[in-house]
Amino acid sequence: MSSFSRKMLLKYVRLRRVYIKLFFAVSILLFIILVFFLNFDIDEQLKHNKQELSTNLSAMYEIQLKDYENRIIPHLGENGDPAYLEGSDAKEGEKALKKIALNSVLSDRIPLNRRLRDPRNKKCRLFSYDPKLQASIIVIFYNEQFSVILRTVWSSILQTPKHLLKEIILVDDGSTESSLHGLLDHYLATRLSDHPVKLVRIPKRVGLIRARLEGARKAVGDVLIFLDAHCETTVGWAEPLLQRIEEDRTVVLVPLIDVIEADTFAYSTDGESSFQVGGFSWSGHFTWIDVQPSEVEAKKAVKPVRSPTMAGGLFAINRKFFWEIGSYDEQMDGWGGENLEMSFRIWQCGGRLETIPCSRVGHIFRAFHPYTFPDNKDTHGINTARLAHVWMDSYKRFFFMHQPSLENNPIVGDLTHRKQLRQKLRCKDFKWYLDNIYPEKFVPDENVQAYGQARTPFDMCLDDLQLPEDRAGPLGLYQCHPRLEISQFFSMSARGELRKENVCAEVFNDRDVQLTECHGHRREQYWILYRNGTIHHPSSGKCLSNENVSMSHGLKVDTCRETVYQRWKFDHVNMTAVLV
Ligand code: UD2
Ligand code: MN
Repeated sequence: MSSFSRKMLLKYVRLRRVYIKLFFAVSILLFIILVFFLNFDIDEQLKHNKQELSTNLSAMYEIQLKDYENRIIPHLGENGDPAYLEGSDAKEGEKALKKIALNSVLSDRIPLNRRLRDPRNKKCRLFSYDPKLQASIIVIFYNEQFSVILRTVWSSILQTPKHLLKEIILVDDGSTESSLHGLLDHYLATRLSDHPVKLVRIPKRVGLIRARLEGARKAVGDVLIFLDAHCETTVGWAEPLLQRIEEDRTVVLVPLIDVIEADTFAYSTDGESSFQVGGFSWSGHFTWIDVQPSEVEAKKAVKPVRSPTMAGGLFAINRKFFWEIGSYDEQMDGWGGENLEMSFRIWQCGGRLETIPCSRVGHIFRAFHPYTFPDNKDTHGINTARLAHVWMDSYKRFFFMHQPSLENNPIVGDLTHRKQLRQKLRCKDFKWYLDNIYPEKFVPDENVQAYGQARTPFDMCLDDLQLPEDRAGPLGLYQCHPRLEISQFFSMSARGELRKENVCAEVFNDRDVQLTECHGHRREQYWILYRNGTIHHPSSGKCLSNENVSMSHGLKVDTCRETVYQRWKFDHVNMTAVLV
């Protein structure tokens, strides 16, 4: 081949390559453009479908809501009067009450914005309030009733002056009830859009402690007010809370918690002068106790009353102070214990806990939990073990006597952070709390004449026969346990009560010995322990005897005489305190 034709051929090959490349490039470009447009089209289509779906859903929710609203019975339950349904509704209501501890059928018929009577003591109207602080109301819920939640919201809107309400934050702790999904969003968007109501969704249930923390993180108001999702606030409830926190940013406040009946939705004020404050039992439970002697005057004047603990669901706290004082123990799961943790912490670390008698909020106390706990865990016990380790010092011994299996149990989790917090805040110890804040609390082995197991010469011991806490029942006898257990832990108190925590041995009909609530100075509950082990009951003139008492049966008092049946030996006796 001539050199000319070879050149031509080479040129041709190169050109062909270029064309081929060009062809591929153009094809790829075309392909990309095609895909882009196709995608765009799909996106558009999807968007369109979504819009259509949401319009359809909206229409569906609207129909559901209208239907619900049409069935509301005007004025039912107005003023907080008890409400009743008839016929099949009444039957359905009873069923609901058994199933979820609340008459949800009735709740659905009562207007969401029902008015309640002013439940306050008349003296409250003499106070004038002009707080500047604004509240963030945080309402957490897990599978609560749609209408019950919304009544909580509506009462908060209607009873809180607008300029004091920063926001209401609803926190859904991973509810699975379908009515709490789209329908609730739709309600907020269409019925409450003029009000500052926000909804925070937690995708998977985290328990009430972390749910409250989530709400608190979102809040921007000066004061956080936590409410359970089945509450109704009443006129003038917010002002005294905000005002008091304005005066002192370190007070944590509890309103008077009234009862909304779970069956009739009656708002019952239950004799307003008889209100109580919070205590606790060594088993780690919250209890209601009488207002302390030092606070009786404040109570009469409906002024703030000091409270050793709080129930936990309804309280107000300065938002910044909430974080400064350690918010909550984030490692607490589920339900329970957080209220005592917070109560001890507030007192021990420089805050105050008060009940505000002029702030009244109703709460539906349910007979049982309508929800179950994941893995059936005893979260109340575990959470309380956490707080016992962190806050109760050596007094935790009483709690662990109730719950020995939790004492050295890894299930309780790591406590480093909470212990560090206690150090950082330079908190006082639990003895200080007991001596100064809750001096009435009975400590079974302090300042007593004797304590421990009280045994007969036949190795039988005084025993509460598993009497449920704060119930009355016979004082019994049972084989002594090899080690001290709570059911056999008795004390002879300094003032001569033969007692367990809150129950004292009392003689009935000059014969039977029962454990009943301790009354302080009742003659029937007064005993004298003698050094020889006789336990004498002056009021009947008889002595505690175990003659002819079979195991698991109630003890009696009998004519005092020299007999082995009337000898009792306590593990620990303070000889200087015991008579002759
Ligand atoms: C009391 C308190 C409650 C809480 C509890 C101890 C009052 C009136 N109530 O029990 O607030 O301090 O003692 O922990 O003082 N919830 C969730 N997630 C859950 C479980 C519950 O968000 O996993 C919600 C529930 O929907 C409700 C609130 O937490 O709004 C409190 O629960 P509760 O009403 O069953 O507790 P309660 O009143 O028996
Ligand atoms: Mn509750």
